[in-house]
Amino acid sequence: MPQTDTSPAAETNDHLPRHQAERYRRLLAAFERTYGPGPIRVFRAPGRVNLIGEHTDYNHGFVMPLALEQDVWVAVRARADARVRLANTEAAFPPATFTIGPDIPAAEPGHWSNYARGAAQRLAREHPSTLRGMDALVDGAAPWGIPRGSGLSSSSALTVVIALALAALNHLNYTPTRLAHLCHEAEWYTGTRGGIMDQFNALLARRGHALFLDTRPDPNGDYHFAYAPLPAQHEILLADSGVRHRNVGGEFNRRVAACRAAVALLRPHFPHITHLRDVQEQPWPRLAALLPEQTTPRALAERGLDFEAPPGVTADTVLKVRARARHVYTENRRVLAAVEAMRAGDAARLGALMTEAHRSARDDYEISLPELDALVESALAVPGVRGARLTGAGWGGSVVILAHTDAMPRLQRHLTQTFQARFGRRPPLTVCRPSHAAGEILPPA
Ligand code: NG1
Repeated sequence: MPQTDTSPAAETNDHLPRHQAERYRRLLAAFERTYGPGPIRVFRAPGRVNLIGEHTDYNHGFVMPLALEQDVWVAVRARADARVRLANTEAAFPPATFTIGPDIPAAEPGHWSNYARGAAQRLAREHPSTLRGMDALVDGAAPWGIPRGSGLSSSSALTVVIALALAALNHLNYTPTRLAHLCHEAEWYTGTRGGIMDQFNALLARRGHALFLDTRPDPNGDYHFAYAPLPAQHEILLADSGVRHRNVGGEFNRRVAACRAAVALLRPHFPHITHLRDVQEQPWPRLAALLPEQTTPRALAERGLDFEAPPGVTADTVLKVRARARHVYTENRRVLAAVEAMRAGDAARLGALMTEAHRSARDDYEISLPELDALVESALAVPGVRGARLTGAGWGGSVVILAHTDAMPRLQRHLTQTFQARFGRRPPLTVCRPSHAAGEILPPA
């Protein structure tokens, strides 16, 4: 059943398990060492693994992520002025300071504070000149943090947790959906043109479930979503290829551009189209006949077609339009079929769709790597494994595997052996238990 978004931006009584209570106490002590004594509030946002539906969100298609237990926390204290002072429990992430406003200057590309700047700037554009700043200490360190560059959306979790804290300290009563929308646009600050999946999942995930989301907002700006339970007696294993990816610039925006080019090419035949999603009901051969194998922004301009290049894409960037559109088209269908499979408790069907999704990501979207392909193929060789695919943007990161509970020990052994034999290192493996949405963490009893 579709859900409506009625809950306020969440306050979470986590009933913190012991290790998290210890993490909480340590974070408060570190905060006081950094900023001195006074009131402190703590917020968290989870990472995500996408079960199926890759590179569909910026095409207004369907996705099915779930929240990880691994998360990012921020301890905060409101300030009387509009400054934000940022520190991190990890020395690799140096402190930063900025003033909240509608045009916050960026730190150098790749600097972690840009996610916080993006969040603050987006909120400031909603509330010009009224936002108070904060002193903030971020904690996303191992083992409880989200591994960076693993395709598990650590950057969106950081964006969300900063926005959540700023919204709470400024008494802004956003619904989770509205905050997700703002956070999604906030992340464009770093130059990428991703969709809403990660931020929406961080703010609306439900424990034990995957989130089926239609990323196309309705005319009122509302999103339709539903929660799907994972198949009984099955588990999800994450295998990290160890190859780190960064979306900032480059290949990611080239994929976005190819999809926009496909829309530009189809518009003369389907005048209502704004995103690839709009032609989802057409038979693929009809669309394929209208899409060249490749084009460039210059060629589109010469034909007088309306096309907006995302950052980093030039007039002569080659865009493989037909294959990219085919991935998005078939992936949307796979997500819808996956929801049906989950409702029917059909793990075999769900797994088969995941594996098909990997092959489409590999061949049509060209976002895989040998390490990811090797993990997928090794996993599929183990009896009881239902399906496997790369998760997240690609070009590194993790593989998500659906397997019967009984198969898990053997699967883990087999992945470790085969990966080590070929690549000379062990792939970090994590059994994934779907966690809950972002919110405030109340002090442990
Ligand atoms: P990750 O895997 O977190 O880099 C990115 C986009 C998503 C989505 C996926 C591909 C951002 C913040 N995230 O996720 O919106 O497009 O790639 O499905 O841009």
